[in-house]
Amino acid sequence: MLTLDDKVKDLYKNPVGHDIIEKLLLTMGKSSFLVKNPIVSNMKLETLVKLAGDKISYDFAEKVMELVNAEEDIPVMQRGKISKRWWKEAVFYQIYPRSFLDTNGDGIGDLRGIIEKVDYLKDLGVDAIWLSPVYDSPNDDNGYDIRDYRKIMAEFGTMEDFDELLKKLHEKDMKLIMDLVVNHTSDEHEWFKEALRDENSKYRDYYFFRKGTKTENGKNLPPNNWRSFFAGSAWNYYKNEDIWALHLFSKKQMDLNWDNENVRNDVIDMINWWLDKGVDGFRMDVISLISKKPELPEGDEKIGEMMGITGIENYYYGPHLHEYLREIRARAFDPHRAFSVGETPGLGMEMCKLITGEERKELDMVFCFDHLETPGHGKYEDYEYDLNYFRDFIINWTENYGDNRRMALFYDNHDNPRMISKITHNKELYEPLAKLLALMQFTLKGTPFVYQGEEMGISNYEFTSMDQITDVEGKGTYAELLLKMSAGEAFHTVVSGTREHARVLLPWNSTRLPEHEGLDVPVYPSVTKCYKDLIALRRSDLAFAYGDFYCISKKKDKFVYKRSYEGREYIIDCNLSGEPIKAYNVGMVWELIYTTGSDGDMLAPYEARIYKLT
Ligand code: ISL
Ligand code: CA
Repeated sequence: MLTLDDKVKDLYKNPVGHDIIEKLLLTMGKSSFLVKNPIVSNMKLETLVKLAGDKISYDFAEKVMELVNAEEDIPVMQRGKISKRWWKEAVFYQIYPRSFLDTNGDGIGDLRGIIEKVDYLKDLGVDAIWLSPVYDSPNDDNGYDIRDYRKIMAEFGTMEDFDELLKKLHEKDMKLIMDLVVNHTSDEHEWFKEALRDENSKYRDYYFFRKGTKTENGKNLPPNNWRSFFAGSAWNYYKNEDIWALHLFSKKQMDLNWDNENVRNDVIDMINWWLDKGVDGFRMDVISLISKKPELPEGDEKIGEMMGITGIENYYYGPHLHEYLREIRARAFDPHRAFSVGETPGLGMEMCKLITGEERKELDMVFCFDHLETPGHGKYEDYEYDLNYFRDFIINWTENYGDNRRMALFYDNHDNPRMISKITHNKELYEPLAKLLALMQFTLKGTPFVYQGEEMGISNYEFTSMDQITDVEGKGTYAELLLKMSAGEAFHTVVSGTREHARVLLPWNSTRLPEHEGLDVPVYPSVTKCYKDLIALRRSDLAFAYGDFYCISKKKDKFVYKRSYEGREYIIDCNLSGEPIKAYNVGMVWELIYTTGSDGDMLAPYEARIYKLT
């Protein structure tokens, strides 16, 4: 049991303590060397709290200690013994159906569009598809608000279309994983409707219904101070019933109460229903949030300020998280030999280790997001991302995550602007930059997840007005920003971070939602070719999936590393900057087998090369 009498280094040794310290440093824009400094690391926690003044209150410290002491396990580290699995060798491709390919001219991508492109994806070298939600939904959050888990969204097509897609993929020896959104359902889901209509219904306890807090002057306040990820309170008030219900996301995405075993049974039945159909696994939406502290305690305002959301310490690594993950695995995934990758926003490496250790029987993999912004920067900031940070992040994970775990390698997804636009504002460099990112992604130790359009070199769109922003998060953020700044500034901020960038229809053809009419970005056939060549190269040698990683150089703007496996060796030489720099001198025995530029003494801006030991 840790107390404030212990030292900073003791806290850092605990997985939760480690990740909390790292997260704090990241938000403050400080390096983790700070904790390793003996003066800091030997400091008593109590002294640190005192020194921090009003930045860290005793309340705050106590909340942290509570979280830390709730996790007794220490991750098991295994080196050198990597089990072989299809999903470690595969290249995944994420499809956000709504903005993939529209085949009937309504401006909305559909399942037939995906079926049409299976050959293209096969040709690109993709092994598995992760399909963002295609279930019936009122689309408050584009399908992440599910009304019926066993029905296909009408705009996307029919169950027959879905079956055809699955069949076609399997015929081509490709896999399909679905998106599992079970932290919440739509408020239009039968369970929620029934729960709201009848307080004695068995579904009432499927959600978090609570009475409000009545103040002396007769005001009816939400049951607690938790905020939603999409702005505003995390509670929606139902006037007729005089009751509030919890929603960590939009007010049409109602949080399920996982402590109710009927919820778990129903969800697990549903998962098995899809697995019986033949899908190969699931990406699990915000799965780390499913276990909430049952009393739903007030959120600490200081933690809220730091993490950008009040209440988070009460559910982002909840008391039964491990238990529920094991239950899903044992009752659904394992019997079907299905694959699972969890979306775990907010969790750092040590906590991810406890969720993905092979021996722990929880998840196969997770998505960690700590590499998406450089230290001290937030999602909605307009800045240039420094790839030196990405390099250090990768080295740290590759060296310390352990060989009984697998890292997901990704830059883009449907929740973020395009990475190449974040790294440089110089559009002339997008083409080489897109190739550099691909080259690292396919030669590093982990499983690559490509987001649709990355293989075309797609960058951010130039939105000109809020009318073009259809996303619930973008709109909510805009409304909140308007309270603090001018409309112009608020728009600029939203555009810097909006998820909409990733959600405009891919430019295969010209149909667009009316809001997105006229929005286009260049596509680069040479980038697509590069993806294809690199995926083929990756497939040609298991060294890329399983080989040892060794960092040769991490000088500023440089990333040189070696991959080696069963006597075969590769050196990868990368220029992380928009300026030419000297190429790594590999020596005579190395043959250049791939370059995104030339083979000269200098690497052009963002150029990267692969050499093989002859
Ligand atoms: O996009 C985010 C912040 O800008 C994240 O907070 C994001 O909401 C979070 O990572 C959870 O994402 C997932 O669940 C959401 C859904 O809106 C996202 O599209 C999904 O990826 C709620 O289901
Ligand atoms: Ca359509």
